[in-house]
Parts: sequence; structure tokens; C-alpha cells
Amino acid sequence: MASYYERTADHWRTISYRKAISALRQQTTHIKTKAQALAIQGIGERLADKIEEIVTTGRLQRLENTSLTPEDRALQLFLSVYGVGIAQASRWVARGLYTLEDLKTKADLTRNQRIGVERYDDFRQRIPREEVAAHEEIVRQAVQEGDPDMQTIIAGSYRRGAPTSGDIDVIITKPGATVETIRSLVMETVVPKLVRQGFIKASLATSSRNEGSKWHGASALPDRDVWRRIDLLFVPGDEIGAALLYFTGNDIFNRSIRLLASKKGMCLNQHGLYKNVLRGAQRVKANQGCLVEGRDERRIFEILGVPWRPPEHRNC
Ligand code: DCP
Ligand code: CA
Repeated sequence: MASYYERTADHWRTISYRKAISALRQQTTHIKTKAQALAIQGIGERLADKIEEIVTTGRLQRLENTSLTPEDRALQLFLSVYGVGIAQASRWVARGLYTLEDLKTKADLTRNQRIGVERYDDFRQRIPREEVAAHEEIVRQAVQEGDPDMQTIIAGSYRRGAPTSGDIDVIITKPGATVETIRSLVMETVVPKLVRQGFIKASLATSSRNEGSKWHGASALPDRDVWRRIDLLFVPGDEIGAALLYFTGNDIFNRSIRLLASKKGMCLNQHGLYKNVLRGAQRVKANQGCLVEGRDERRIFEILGVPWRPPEHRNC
């Protein structure tokens, strides 16, 4: 249900399901009844009903209903294509398109969507940990040939210790470097070199030449035909602590720590932790505040008064 709601961009339901899954995982006894489920914090009446239904019938009617009609199934298929959102997917279904073959032959695909369709099976596969590390190694070599002091760090689920990842998130950083320095090295030297080398197969969401702090694309190891989704994230040295925190996630953990910061009158984002943030109606920020810490991930926890949580303990 969580991934169904995620695909349909229903953020609140996605979050409640993910929180419930995480709360269930932490239980030390089997939860077999609605009453037992209700006693868990984060699980309400309707989720408890569903838990009991799964326990007693081994199925969930609501989930089966989500893919009942051919239209529902087509919508879900299209939503799992890279670069396709709910609006576009719905328009295709309304036009009577149902399969990836239909998209290839009858839809007016953007360049990125075409890659998403053609490499559909590749992008759906989880990436084993060792392969994530092998991609980073190739990026690191190309980066350090351009600047020996530049560093690469794998963030995302890999840093949280996951055995497999959905994509590869590589932070590129250097003490004292600005985002412009890193961007020009990556865009002018590293990416072109890796394209020539045959490692980078496609550039996807590239931000315009002089803006942006990331590059999205696809890469493949020399002896493999499987394309992987890879993100290169340009992080100035002064922001590495906040960026590590942000890009390590997971997204639910990020939400809670950002909320905590905001309750303490501070603001946490991928660039830093700020204090003296003025908020008006609906807690809307009136100013940026002043930077308290950006460089040191542990210091950010300390200042927020949160005990350090190693990345492996941030799978919420
Ligand atoms: N992130 C976030 N909010 C989002 C998207 C991302 O806070 N809406 C942060 C937390 C994520 C990190 O960026 O952990 C990387 O995003 P990914 O989508 O790559 O997620 P993961 O690396 O955690 O998982 P996966 O293995 O599916 O790639
Ligand atoms: Ca990732």
C-alpha cells in the first residue's frame, strides 16, 4: 500500500504506512489482532483493521483493488517509468495506452521518458552494494584525475548499510571548495570523460549549465549491460555535514529531524542548520536565519540536542 500511495503521490498516506511498517518491525512479539496493533504508537483504527485482515486472511482486499482494472494496472506501470508523473501517466491511460510497447509506438515521449521506457527493466532492478561501490570507484578516479583533493562519498541507502539500493547517490566535495568549482569540474571534465569512457550512458535531469547542484544520469560497469541510475551531488566543503545528513536520509528520518529543528526555532536543510529563523503565520519562514553549523554532521545532532544516530539507525 505504501508503494502504491507513493506512486500516486499521496504523501500523507505513504508516510503513515511507512511509519506503521517501521513500528511493526520494532515489535518483539507477533502482532495478531486489531487490539494488539492498536496498542502500537503510530497505528490507528484503519491500519489496525488491515493488519488483522492480513493476519487472518493472508491477503489485503484494498491492495488487490488497487490493480483491479486494466486502467489501474496501466497507470501503475507508467508511474514506475523514470521521468513519468501522475498527470502524464493519467493522460496516456485516458488515451487508451496500456503497455510499454504502446508508449514506445504511440506516445510522444520526452528524451528522458524514452530512456525510462527503454531501460525500464534495468532501472527497476535493485543494485547490489558491491556494484554501488564499483560505480563510485570509477567516478572517484575520474574526479581525482581532475583534482586530487576532491572527495567522493556514497550517501543514500548505501550509507545506511542497505544490502541493495534503488539508485547511486554520490556526493562530490572538497574542503573550502564552492559549488561552482565542483560543478565546473564535474560538468566540464568528469562527465565528458566518463561519457567517452563508455561508463556514463545518458545524462538525464542535468540542471542548466550555470545553476544547480546536481547531475542525474545513467551509468554501467564496463563488462555489464545493465544501466543504473546515478546522481552526482555537488557539495561545498562548508556544507558537507548538512548534506551528509540530508542525502543519507531516509526521507522519514529527515522529516522528523527537520521538524524538531523547526520546533526549536531553527531551520535544517541540505545546506546547514540555521538559528533565529523568524516565522510568521502557518510557521512560514520570514527570513533565512543565521548559520549555526553546516560542516559537521555530529555537531548538528549535538546542537539539536539529539543523541548521535549512526546512518544504519536512520531507517525509519
Ligand atoms: N530525500 C529526502 N526527501 C525526498 C527525497 C530524498 O529527504 N523527497 C533524501 C533522503 C534520502 C536521500 O535523499 O535517503 C536519497 O534519496 P533516494 O530517493 O535515492 O532514497 P534512498 O537512497 O534512501 O533509497 P533508494 O535505495 O531507494 O535509492
Ligand atoms: Ca538512493
